[in-house]
Amino acid sequence: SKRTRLIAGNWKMNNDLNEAKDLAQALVAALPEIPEGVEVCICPPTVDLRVVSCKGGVKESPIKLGAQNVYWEASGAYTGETSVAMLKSVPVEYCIIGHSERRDYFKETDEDENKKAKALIAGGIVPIFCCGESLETREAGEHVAFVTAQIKAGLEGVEISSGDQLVIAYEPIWAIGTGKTATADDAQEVCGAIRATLVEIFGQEIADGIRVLYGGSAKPENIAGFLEKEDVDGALVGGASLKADSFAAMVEKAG
Ligand code: G2H
Repeated sequence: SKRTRLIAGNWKMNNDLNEAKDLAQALVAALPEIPEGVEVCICPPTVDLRVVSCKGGVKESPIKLGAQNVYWEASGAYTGETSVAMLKSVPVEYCIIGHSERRDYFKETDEDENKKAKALIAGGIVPIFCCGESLETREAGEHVAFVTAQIKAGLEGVEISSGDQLVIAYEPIWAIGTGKTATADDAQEVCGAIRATLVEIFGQEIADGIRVLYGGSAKPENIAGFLEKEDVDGALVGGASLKADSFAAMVEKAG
């Protein structure tokens, strides 16, 4: 497609400072050059961001940095939270929001994700907005309606002037960390519906520039099939992003 592909690694709650530094170094060594038309981003735990961003990490490499969470208030008495400005100062370019693990274990709502999206965009960080249905919803045949509703609620009132200010990640919950992947056709069905919803919200031109990623047990062996699909512009990679060689292989396959 005309969109620059994005391969984003979501490390989740893995790697202490030393491990994070080692993995970043190994990735830089494995990816001295990134194929044309591909962008790469890694999202380590918050405490690791600085060491990954520094010299010896991804600094002076084309690999970009993302965070896994953010709080929408600017500053103040919010124990344990991290602001947009703090992320920006690392510097961080992307931030995952709305991941199903946060919605499920930490009870985050569409309204929370909406506030996070607005705060990130206002602060110049690109949200990687996650959505996706449970097995139950899929088996009931309601997956497209469910995901469309998540997008509409999460992006309500969000304003962007260009498609590169927002990324969507479609992650069917039943395919996350389970080894079960959606088929490329499953992914296209929902990613296509997401694009149609984005056209409704933002208009054709902006929607054409928004990257829609697939996530859920994506790995070197299956990424090519997803990327062949018209509305799949990359992948959000969990487990396979924790090893430099498998993540680098996925980036190569996206080229
Ligand atoms: C889905 C994905 C990354 P994994 O959560 O966000 O993880 O690739 O391990 O299924």
